[in-house]
Amino acid sequence: MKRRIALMLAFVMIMSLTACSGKKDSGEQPADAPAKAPAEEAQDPSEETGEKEGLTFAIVPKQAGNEYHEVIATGFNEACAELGITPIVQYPEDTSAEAQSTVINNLIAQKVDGIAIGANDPEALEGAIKTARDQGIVVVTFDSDTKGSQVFVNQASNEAVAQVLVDSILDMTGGEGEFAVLSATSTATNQNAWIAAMENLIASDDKYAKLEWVTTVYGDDEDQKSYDETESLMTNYPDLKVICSPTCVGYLAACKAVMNANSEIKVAGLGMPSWSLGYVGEGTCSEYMYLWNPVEIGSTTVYTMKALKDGLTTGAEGESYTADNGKEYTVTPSDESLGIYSTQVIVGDPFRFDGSNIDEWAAKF
Ligand code: RAM
Repeated sequence: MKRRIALMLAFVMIMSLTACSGKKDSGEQPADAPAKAPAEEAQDPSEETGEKEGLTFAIVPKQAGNEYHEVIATGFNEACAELGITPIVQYPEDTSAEAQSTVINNLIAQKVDGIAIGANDPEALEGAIKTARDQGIVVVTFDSDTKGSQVFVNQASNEAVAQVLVDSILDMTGGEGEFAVLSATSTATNQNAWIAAMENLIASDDKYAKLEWVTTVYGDDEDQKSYDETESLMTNYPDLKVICSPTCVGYLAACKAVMNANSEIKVAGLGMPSWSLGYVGEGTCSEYMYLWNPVEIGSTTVYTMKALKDGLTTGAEGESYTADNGKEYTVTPSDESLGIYSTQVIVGDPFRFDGSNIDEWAAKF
């Protein structure tokens, strides 16, 4: 925990990626760092006084124990502190839709003003979200969309993510040959949207015609399952050249399994720099990988909820507004063909990490 706080402070101070513009250096965590235990949450001051003062925004990430989501929650807490909003971080018991619905219903009972969800299912949360919205609670999604959300705060456009992943595969295979995808859960909307966008991209351009997508497997964002799935891929597909994992958990597990097996297979995907030291750069299994700034996903989520609450936007496609961080956003359309049911606010572009910058970024997140 201490190391993570130190890393985040270093990150806030350096502020060199676009992600950081407009963020204030608070010097300390504005609220308690994200909860580890599913039931743990920030104290709502109204519980003591019985009166409600100011806004309370809650974040419901996909899962506890995945530091990627904890870093997002840190950005959420920081932006709430900056705007004088009380943050609640509440993790589900597991990665099921039922567990997230339970959390959402508890938050409705607490009369929070806004709920942000990193959804584990594209449809099953719709009922709980409708109940929340009927009571005037602002509901947005981040990381992974679901039906019923007012706006999806998307880390990058699905097409941009697909482009960097497919181009990584093309490069790492040398232009032809077998590759496989190691995903997270089979119901994760973001994973499935990227996979669908990758299929569209590959079909759209002859330069990808010699790539052979042999299978997609699911490690459920669990370390061991992702590692085991990678081992199975190596066994089942002896000619496999590349494993592409668009999840930080899967990416790390694939790197470990491939390097432990002294395999020639290359790993492409989306990784957390601080987890991936030793696995990224020349002479490793992964010359480069991509991600974005998870802190900014958390903070942009807060600014988006606040803009909805203040009536700066209704979340309708085409609307532009200037959020409390001073940035202008334009709401982009949903894309049901990819399973994105909500209109979108795009945070930025995927960023490349390789041997030249991985150390620097690993010190930040
Ligand atoms: C994983 C999660 C998350 C995904 C990142 C890149 O930790 O599945 O949803 O966006 O990786």
